[in-house]
Amino acid sequence: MVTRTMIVGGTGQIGSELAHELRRRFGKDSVLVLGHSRRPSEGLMDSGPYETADIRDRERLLELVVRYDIQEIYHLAAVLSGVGEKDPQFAWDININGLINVLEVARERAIKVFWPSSIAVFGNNCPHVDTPQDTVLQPTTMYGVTKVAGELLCEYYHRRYGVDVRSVRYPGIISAETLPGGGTTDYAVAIFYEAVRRNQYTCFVNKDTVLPMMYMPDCINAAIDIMAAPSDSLSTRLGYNLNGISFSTAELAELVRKRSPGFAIRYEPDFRQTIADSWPDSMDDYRATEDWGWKVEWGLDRMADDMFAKLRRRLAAGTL
Ligand code: AKB
Repeated sequence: MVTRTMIVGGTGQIGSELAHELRRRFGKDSVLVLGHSRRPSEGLMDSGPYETADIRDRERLLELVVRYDIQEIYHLAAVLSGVGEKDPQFAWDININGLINVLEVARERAIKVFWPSSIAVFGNNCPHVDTPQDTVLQPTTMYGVTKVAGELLCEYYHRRYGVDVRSVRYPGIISAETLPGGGTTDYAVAIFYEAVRRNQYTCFVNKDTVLPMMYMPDCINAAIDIMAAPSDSLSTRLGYNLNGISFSTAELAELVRKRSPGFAIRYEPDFRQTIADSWPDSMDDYRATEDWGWKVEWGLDRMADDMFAKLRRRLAAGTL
């Protein structure tokens, strides 16, 4: 029998590609995409069911869950770190009240939930290289505060009400289909877009900034794999650390220049530099590997080749 899945935040960077992959694997009618303010990328609305809702409206969420007989929710709607610092109260409202609504509906209807946490749970006072799974969580951004609180909520709903909720701490996600919506790690995506469009980029963090990143196919696999894992194999309902590939901005620029000769980069760090500096350079993800077999597939060069191929195709087709 096909599982009926809802993707909340289904028009965003991760949601839109997850929707295509879940529809490819499990059938187009089995995946309901829930959008809100963002225009769905090409093919999303006509490749399966699509609805809109404000995640803060629990009644609407419940109505859709009942109407489509939803058994599984991937809840990806969030205000990211950069935008969150411009309006912290709004970030709290969307990120926390949205999550509570999903968890409440999940409790009422016995729905399995995936909710992503982030490297943003970490702050300045924990090891920044191979950051451990269990360490001090004192983030400096409202986004990070909502991710720590969100992890605790997930763990609480699991322990108290038996909600089957699963989570990972994503690093920055690099992808070529839908742009991220206002995070600190967005420069690692924008650099490829701008190289293909103009062969130059002005970067908002300095050249020595090192952060963990991950290519979209690994990000999607992580979400689908942890959801498929047997419940009793999961030793935590907080977010699992996931390490991807770590590199400095200067290394990234070099990688881009190799594929786009003459590429020029300028560095004009803004408020996001302080955020980036507070996050890990790399993470220890042994627990995800041990518990549910997590393994990163995409390395730096392969990812860069694929990004250029996809973005150049989009430029030629007039969709960039
Ligand atoms: C952000 O930069 O805010 C996000 C994240 C690391 O969670 N991409």
